[in-house]
Amino acid sequence: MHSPYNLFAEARTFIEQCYTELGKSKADQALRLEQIASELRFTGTYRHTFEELEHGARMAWRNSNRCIGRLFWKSLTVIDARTADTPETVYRSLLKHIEYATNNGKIKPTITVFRASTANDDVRIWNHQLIRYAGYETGSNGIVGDPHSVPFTRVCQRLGWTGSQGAYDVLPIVVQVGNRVQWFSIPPSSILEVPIHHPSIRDISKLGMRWYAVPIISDMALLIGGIRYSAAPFNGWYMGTEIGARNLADAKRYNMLPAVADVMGLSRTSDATLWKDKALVELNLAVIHSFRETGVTIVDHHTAARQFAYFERTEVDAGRRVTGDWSWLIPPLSPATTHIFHSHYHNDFQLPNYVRQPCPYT
Ligand code: HEM
Ligand code: NRG
Repeated sequence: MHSPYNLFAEARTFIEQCYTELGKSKADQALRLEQIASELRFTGTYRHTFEELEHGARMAWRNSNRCIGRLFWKSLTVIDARTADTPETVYRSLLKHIEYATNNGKIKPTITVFRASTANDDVRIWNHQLIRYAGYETGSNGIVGDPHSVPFTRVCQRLGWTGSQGAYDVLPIVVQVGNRVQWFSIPPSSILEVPIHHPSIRDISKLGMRWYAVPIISDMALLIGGIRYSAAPFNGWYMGTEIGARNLADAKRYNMLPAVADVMGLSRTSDATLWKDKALVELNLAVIHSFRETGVTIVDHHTAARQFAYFERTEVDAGRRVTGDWSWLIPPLSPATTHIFHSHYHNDFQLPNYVRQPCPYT
C-alpha cells in the first residue's frame, strides 16, 4: 500500500500534468493540491473530481503502448460508477455500459470506473472481457468453444452457472465486492453479435462462425495519481485482425483455417502452397465485410495503422514523446505493409495507465 507521502507525490505529479493539459490556472492547481493534502491527512486517501477522473482515464489510454487505436483518446466517454457498492449495483452499471457502448453497432469508446481499491474491499470483475465465449473441455481431450476461456468457464460452472455446451455461448458476468462474489447472465437482447459471411465465397457461412461486436476489457486496473481503480472496464471497437487473424485463426483458439481452406477448395497437402495465408486473407475479408454489413464499427489494419501515424504526429505536435510496444502494435496480418513495422518505438511506462493485475480466482 501507499504511504500518504508517496501518495501525495503521485497525486501532485498527476494534478500538475492534468491541470496543465486542461488549461487550468496555477492558482487552481495550488488550491487543489492544498485540498488533497488535507484530505490525505484526515482520511489517508483522496477522491478525484469527475474532471480529473475523465481526463486521467483518457491519458491512461493515450499511454497504452500496446494500443494502435490511440488517435481517438480524447473521445473516450467516462462513466462514474464509484457509488456502486454491491455486486447487483455493479452488474446494473455493466449492463448500461454494454448498451451505451454498443449503441446499435455505432460503437462508442467508453469506460465505467468503479470505486477505488482499499485494503480489503476491492471491486473486481472476474471476466477478462464482459462479453466472451465459453470454452468447455470434452472427455476426448478436445475443447468446444473458445479455449482461452476454459479456466474461467470452469469457475463459472463451480459458481453454479450451466452453459449449453455450444461453440459460441456467452459467459455470465462474475462480480466481486469485498468477499461477496456473484454471477449474473447478460440478457441476449443486450448482446450484439455478427455472423461471419464472405462477399463471394458462399460456403464460409456454413462454418457457423460469429463474433461479438464490442471488446470490453474488464480485468485491468486503471492507475491515476496514486489511486488504483481495480474495476474499470473499457472498450473501443475491433480491428479486424484481432478476430480474423487471431481469435478465429490461432491453432490454440478457434483454429478455423483448415475449415476455411477446405471450403475454398485449397489443397492442404503442402505448407508451401500457402493455403494458410490464402485462407487467412479471405477470413479477414469476411470479418470486415460481415461487421460492415451488420452496421457494426470495425477498422481494418491498414486504416488503423494510418490513424496511428496521425496520432504519432499529433503527439509530437503537443510536445509529447510517443511511446509504444512494437511487438503489439504491428498487426498479425501483413505487418510489413504498415509503417509501424518499419518504425522504432520507446516502450516507456508512463502514468496514468492501464495495468494487468493478479487473477482473482485460482
Ligand atoms: C490493445 C485496438 C480502443 C486500451 C489493443 C490492441 C488493439 C487495439 C488491436 C492489441 C490487442 C491484442 O493484440 O490482443 C484498439 C482499437 C480501439 C481501441 C481499434 C478503438 C477505439 C481502446 C480503448 C482503450 C484501449 C478505448 C482504453 C481506454 C488498450 C490497452 C491495450 C490495448 C490497455 C493492451 C491490452 C493488453 O495489454 O492486453 N488495442 N483499441 N484501447 N488497447 Fe486498444
Ligand atoms: N484482442 C482482444 C481484445 C484486446 C483489445 N482490443 C481492442 N480494445 N480493440 C480480442 O478480443 O480479440 N478496445 O478497447 O477496443
